[in-house]
Amino acid sequence: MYEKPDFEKMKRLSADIRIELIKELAEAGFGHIGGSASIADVLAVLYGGAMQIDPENPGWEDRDWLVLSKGHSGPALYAALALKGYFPMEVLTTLNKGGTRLPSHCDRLKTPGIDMTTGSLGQGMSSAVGIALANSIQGRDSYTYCILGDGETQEGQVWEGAQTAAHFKLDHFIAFVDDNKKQIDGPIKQVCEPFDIAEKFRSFGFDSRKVKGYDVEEIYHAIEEAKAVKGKPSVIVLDTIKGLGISFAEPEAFNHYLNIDWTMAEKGIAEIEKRYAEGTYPGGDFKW
Ligand SMILES: Cc1ncc(C[n+]2csc(CCOP(=O)(O)OP(=O)(O)O)c2C)c(N)n1
Repeated sequence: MYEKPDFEKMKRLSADIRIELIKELAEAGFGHIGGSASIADVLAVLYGGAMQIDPENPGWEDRDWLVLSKGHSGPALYAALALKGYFPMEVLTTLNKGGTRLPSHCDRLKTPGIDMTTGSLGQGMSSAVGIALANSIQGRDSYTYCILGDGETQEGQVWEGAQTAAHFKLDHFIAFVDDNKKQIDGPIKQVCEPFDIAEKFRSFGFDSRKVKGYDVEEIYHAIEEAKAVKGKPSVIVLDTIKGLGISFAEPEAFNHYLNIDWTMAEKGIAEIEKRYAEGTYPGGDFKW
């Protein structure tokens, strides 16, 4: 249910999401670390108070919805869901194993709290816009949030969804773009220059703003501002870097996925706790 903003709690939640993410992937031995780490802070804001949710009743009809369109970052969302009590923490140890309820990409039929199945980039945007439209037609006050990757915006389907959201004046639709500057094959500017993503959404009829994607207060206030906008959808571009806040992942040139052992994991977790205790976690100038 609705919680008042407690930024200290959100910062702790973002630390815990990263810690649980590292443990999930170390247990699996391998996984999508880069784009999972860079959304830890926005997830901490959404699940730490911005979203109206009820972990005991994931299907609550008047809840806010989240579509993680870049579905390969599922492990970060699973950490957030477990920490909020959607399912027991032990389930996190089953990531990607046979019979798991936590596949590497999100599946709404398998995991309590996952609102939409995703993984084929671009499709989540269309699903999220459809959800927002349905809630609007039914007169619900729910917000639909959608998290996209910057590389994902290279998919044409993202822009079909954007145009549709603007056409239907879906002011309860708020998209985030995790602008972590890389996709699977390297820097997105080298793969296919996206130009100014915030400006592009603006030209598609969106209210549009950019924030530091590791600053929970900035993210929270941007959501509040987006909610105050009437008659058009909003996008919040999150300035992040891939692997953000995880010492063994952040400096790696190729960090879309990594092999992760427990030695790396323990060191990474200790660094997170150290930065959290120093109060520099995870922002500063991004660098370890
Ligand atoms: C339609 C489609 N094409 C290709 C892929 C393979 N793929 C998985 S992740 C990825 C890169 C995504 O980059 P970005 O959206 O920036 O994600 P992030 O860097 O945040 O992980 C690609 C191309 C896919 N999942 N779906």
